[in-house]
Amino acid sequence: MGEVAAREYTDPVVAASTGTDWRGLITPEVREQYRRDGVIFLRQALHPEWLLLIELGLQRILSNSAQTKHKFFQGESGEFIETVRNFEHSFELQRLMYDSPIADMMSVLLGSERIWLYSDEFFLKEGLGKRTPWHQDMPYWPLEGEQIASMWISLDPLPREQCLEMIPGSHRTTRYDGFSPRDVSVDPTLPYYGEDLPPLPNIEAERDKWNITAFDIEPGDVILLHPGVLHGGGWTPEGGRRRTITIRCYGEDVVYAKRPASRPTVPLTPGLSLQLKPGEPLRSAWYPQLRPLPAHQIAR
Ligand SMILES: O=C(O)CCC(=O)C(=O)O
Repeated sequence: MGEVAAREYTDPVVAASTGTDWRGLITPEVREQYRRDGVIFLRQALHPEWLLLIELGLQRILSNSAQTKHKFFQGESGEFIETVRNFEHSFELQRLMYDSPIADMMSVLLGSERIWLYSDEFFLKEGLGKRTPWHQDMPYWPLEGEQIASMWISLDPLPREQCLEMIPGSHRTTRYDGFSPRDVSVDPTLPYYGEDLPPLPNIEAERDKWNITAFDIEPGDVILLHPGVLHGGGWTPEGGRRRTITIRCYGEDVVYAKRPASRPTVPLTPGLSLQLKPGEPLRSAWYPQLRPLPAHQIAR
C-alpha cells in the first residue's frame, strides 16, 4: 500500500451552528462521514467562554515548572512547544472537560453513552514555527477500538495552510510507524519503533499525491479526527501565532492494547500494563470518566 487514492473520499461535511449551539451539528450524515473519513469539521461549535477557559489553562501550564514543555525541532529556527496531559495541572482544563459540551459532542458522535478522557495536548507556535510532522496517533497509544476521537481547537484564527492537515480515510488503510521526534529534521520517515509497522511515507515531499484536507479556521470552529488518520500541523510565519489544544476522548468499545516495549507510549502511563491485559476495557485512573458526569462533579 502507498498513497490513499486521491479523491477517493468526499470533502468532509462542514456543519455550522448558529449561536454556538452544537446540538444540531452532529447529524446522522456527520456521524457517517466520521466513520468513513475519520474527519469532520464543525463551524462555531464552541462558545467563546470555553475558549477563554482553554486560554487561562494554557497560561497556567506555561507558567508551571512542574509541567514538562517538550520542544519540537529544539535549537532550530521554527522550534515550538508541545505539552501533553495538562488536565491534572490546570483546574481550568478540568472544568472544560467536565462542564463544556465537548464530552457530549463526543458521546453523540461516537454513539457511546460513556465517555472517558484519554489525554489532552497543547501545540504552541509563536513567531516562526515549523510544521508538525505527518503521523498517525494510534501507533503511540496503548489502545484499539472504533469509538475514539480527537477534537482539535485553535484559539487563533488561521488560514488553511496553517491549520491541521489531514488525509481523510487513512485510518482505514495502512497503519505506519511513527516519526522519530529526535531525528525529524533529518528524515521524517525514520522509524520510531522500527518493528513491524511500515515506515511513514514522505507525504510533505509528495503533497500532490495525497488527498490533503484543511480548513480556514475561526475561533470556535473544531475539527474532529480519528487518531488513525494521517495528519500534520501547519507552520506559522514570523509574527504568527497558533495556540491549539487537542482533546482526546473514547467510548465503551475501546480496549487496552500492547505497544512495542522499545518506546514509551504517549503520554506515559506507568503501571497500566500491570493492571490490564490486552483486550480488556480501557478503565484506569489515568483516564477519568467525563460522561455520564461523575457524582462529585455535579453542581448541587
Ligand atoms: O496542531 C498541530 O500542529 C498538531 C496536532 C496533532 O498532531 C494532534 O493533535 O495529534
